[in-house]
Amino acid sequence: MTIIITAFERSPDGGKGLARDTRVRWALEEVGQPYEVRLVSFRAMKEPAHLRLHPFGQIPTYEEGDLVLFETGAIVLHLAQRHTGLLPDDANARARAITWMFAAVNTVEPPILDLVIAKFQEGDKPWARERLPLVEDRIRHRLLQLSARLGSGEWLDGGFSAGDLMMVSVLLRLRPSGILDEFPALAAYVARGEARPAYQRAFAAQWAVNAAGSQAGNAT
Ligand code: GTB
Repeated sequence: MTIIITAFERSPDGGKGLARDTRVRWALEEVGQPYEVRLVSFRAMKEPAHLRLHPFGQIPTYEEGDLVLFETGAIVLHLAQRHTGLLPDDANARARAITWMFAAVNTVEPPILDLVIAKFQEGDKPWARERLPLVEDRIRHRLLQLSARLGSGEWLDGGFSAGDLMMVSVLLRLRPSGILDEFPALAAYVARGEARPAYQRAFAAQWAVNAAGSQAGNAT
């Protein structure tokens, strides 16, 4: 059955791979599933045809026959459960890997998204300069905790898993800020993720679409 995902017709990041379709592309590459991409404009995302796939009018979406999914985490989990390569066989290890997926999107990503909003959507507000350091320090606090748990490990819990795929993807969003480099173990962890052949293929595929794109990078 052909898998079809949606992605930005032109990502605001101009091909840096930060839009969430890269996470889905990466998961598809890790599990060796071919896929097609339907590119959508910002306008088309808010029209009924796309809203039937995604109630919030966003990308990515995932279609596989009758099955339609939205939410990157759910799509990656679906792929990880249906195919080998992203979740361990042992039931407890599997549950822990899924826990890391949730930690990535529920605990680590929110302060990072706060920073994106603070910089790009609230940057002109009179209180923005005062708020920014607070937002950055909340990120540092989380990264300190995450770095302590990672320690000298290669991945968060044994072998590479969907938990690492989601965590690396979330941390990548921080790179433009420079904060990631304050945590060398996490920077190296992210670099290990990016070095995976599956990530390289996913990145190249979105780059081929977006490389000539714009420079804004401010959509959340
Ligand atoms: N919780 C959903 C998920 O995980 O799938 C969030 C989906 C989401 O935020 N989608 C964004 C979107 O469709 C694109 S990925 N935005 C358009 C809209 O809401 O109208 C977020 C994103 C956008 C841009 C950059 N960038 O330019 O660097 C990075 C990430």
